[in-house]
Amino acid sequence: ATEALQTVRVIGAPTDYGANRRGVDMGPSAIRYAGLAAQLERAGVAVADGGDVPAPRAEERDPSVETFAAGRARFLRETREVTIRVADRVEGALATADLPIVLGGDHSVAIGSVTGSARDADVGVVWFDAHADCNTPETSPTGNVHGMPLAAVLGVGAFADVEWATADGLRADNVAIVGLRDVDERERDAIEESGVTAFTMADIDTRGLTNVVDDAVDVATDGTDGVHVSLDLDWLDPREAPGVGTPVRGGVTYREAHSALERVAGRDCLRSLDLVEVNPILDERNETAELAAELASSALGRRIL
Ligand code: EXY
Ligand code: MN
Ligand code: MN
Ligand code: MN
Repeated sequence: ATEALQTVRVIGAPTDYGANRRGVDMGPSAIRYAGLAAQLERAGVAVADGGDVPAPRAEERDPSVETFAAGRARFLRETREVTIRVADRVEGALATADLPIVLGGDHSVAIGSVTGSARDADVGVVWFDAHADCNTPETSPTGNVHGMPLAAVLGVGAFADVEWATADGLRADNVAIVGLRDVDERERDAIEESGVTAFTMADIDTRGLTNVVDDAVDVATDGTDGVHVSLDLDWLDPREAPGVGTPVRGGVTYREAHSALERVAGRDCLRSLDLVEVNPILDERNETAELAAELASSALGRRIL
């Protein structure tokens, strides 16, 4: 008997209000146009695209800063609306044994994908990013929520009281960040206090990509039901991925990125995936969006031979 194909459910989340530059709201279109479905089919999965969740446009909303007792988080109301929609869609996909892929949008959409993925399961997270995304409304130098999603899902700082933003089935012990090279002063302490495992680019230089990714997957699979992978395209070097809002030199190469996601696929633990921060306005001939589509294919186990 032939085994039924795994179905991947594509969920677009076209936001940009969480970022410091406009344009990542066009990410879902760009990644689809770059051939996401065809790339995924090359990995031997079936693809069901449920379209985009409705996302408010920043210019239609009050740009005023949302304040906590201490600190700020811009567009927090909008973030809440989209988080709940994304989380419901992710939960729905998992309920029918599909694998959800969330297309951002800025990285605040991961609050939805992680909370949704962790509603009825214990999950681990591997966060591929140049940035730690561990600011809280108190520590953020910008108030941009795309610099806060990991702190949010872990309920750090002011997020402790924000129920919709915190992930039920996620513990900091099961979170690994890979590829750090731009961490804010006050974020450093937050990372240390949170208990997440953080690998910098220097760790990759010293130990090699393969060892670091294997360790990150060990952290995320330890006692969990599956792993959510959040791939911020600014993880890659800007030479490979110019179309991102917050590029930082010194990132991983094209080949290292594929290798990382191939390692993830090889562990057979992937539960849900984000492809975020693609900015088509800053891209060159949609190459960053193409890369996102290709890397999804590697994560889903595309084989060469
Ligand atoms: N750490 C800075 C902030 O919190 O504003 C920059 C964050 C950029 C976040 C990017 C997308 O991963
Ligand atoms: Mn990020
Ligand atoms: Mn629950
Ligand atoms: Mn980033």
